[in-house]
Amino acid sequence: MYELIKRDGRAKRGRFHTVHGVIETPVFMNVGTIAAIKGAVSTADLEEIGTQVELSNTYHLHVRPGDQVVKKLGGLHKFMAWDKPILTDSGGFQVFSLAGLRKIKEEGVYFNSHIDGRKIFMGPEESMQIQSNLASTIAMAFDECPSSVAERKYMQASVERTTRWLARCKEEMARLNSLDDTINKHQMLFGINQGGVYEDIRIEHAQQIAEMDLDGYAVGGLAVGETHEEMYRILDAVVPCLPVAKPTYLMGVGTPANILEAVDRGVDFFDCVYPSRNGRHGHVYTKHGKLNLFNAKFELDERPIEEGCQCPACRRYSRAYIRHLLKAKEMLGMRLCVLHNLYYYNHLMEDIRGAIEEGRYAQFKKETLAKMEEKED
Ligand code: PRF
Ligand code: ZN
Repeated sequence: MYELIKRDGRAKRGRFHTVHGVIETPVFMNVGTIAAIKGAVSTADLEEIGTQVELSNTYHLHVRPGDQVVKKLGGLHKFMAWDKPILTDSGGFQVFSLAGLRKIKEEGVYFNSHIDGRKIFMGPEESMQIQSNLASTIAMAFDECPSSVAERKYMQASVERTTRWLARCKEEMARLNSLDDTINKHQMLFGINQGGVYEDIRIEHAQQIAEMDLDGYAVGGLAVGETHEEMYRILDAVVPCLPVAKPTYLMGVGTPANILEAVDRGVDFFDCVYPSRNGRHGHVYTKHGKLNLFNAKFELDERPIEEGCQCPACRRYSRAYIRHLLKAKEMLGMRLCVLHNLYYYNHLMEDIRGAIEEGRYAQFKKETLAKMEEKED
């Protein structure tokens, strides 16, 4: 159940109640695709750095270790020792971005596993069954994420099929939630809007799925090669067509600036690999932009990554030391950078929530973006 606590312009400050606890929105979900946060980050670490929701993936966990294995072990929460909300992506996007040879049919997608090449079929029912076995808090609908340069005719046909798939997802989820041996009988389902950069296709699709009374709505098919301006134009068009009384999730986005802009357009949920991927490469976020800790200028820099940051890296270690660890390829170097970056994203969201509550979001966005442009010495 989603509670809209406050609106500031189009920005929403919400509270999403789940069987695994409350999610304060806007929120950034920390990505653990294979039920592991890359960079040797544990679920105990996640608690320490203020993570509210962990995100994992249907396709990856189906391939390895197998959703049946996870089910036998009591579900994803027990498996990875995390009792707060988990959102699982449906596998649709990953099938399209990762798997080898694939064939899209009305019933679903035939493809080869990226691990061992074996043939797999996944359709809406299979995706819901896998997610039910994983027992995540929120399941995502099985969708097709067409290429951002797909021509109009293909896009129209693809979106219509994604709508038919959504109806099948909803029906299958209701059936699974009513079974005796289902671990999470309150699993929620979010629909996904598609349509590429075609505003009219997006809007028609958004209106159709809005009527299906789902637990939340995602905007998919963005951040796949279009410009930031195009992404904001699509959000301007589509978010107002989705129910304001439900959470809105922008999939796979993005930079801190992207998040600030999308929140301004009414988005509640985000996820992105940037903080962990950048951290593993020694790129760390600060209020004044990103730093590359491999840079020679940090060799004798005794300051923390960010002055005043309360993350496990900044409370204890200097830029010089973390730079040394990174250069020596010590795992701890990556780990500290990832912890700092995830903490940064989680706390950016906290600041965003505070600004919306106090009705000063426009000013907050402007100041935060301006600071990010400043270069540190
Ligand atoms: N669909 C699904 N997952 C996704 C996307 C999508 O379109 C994207 C697009 N940015 C990221 N993750 N199911
Ligand atoms: Zn820090």
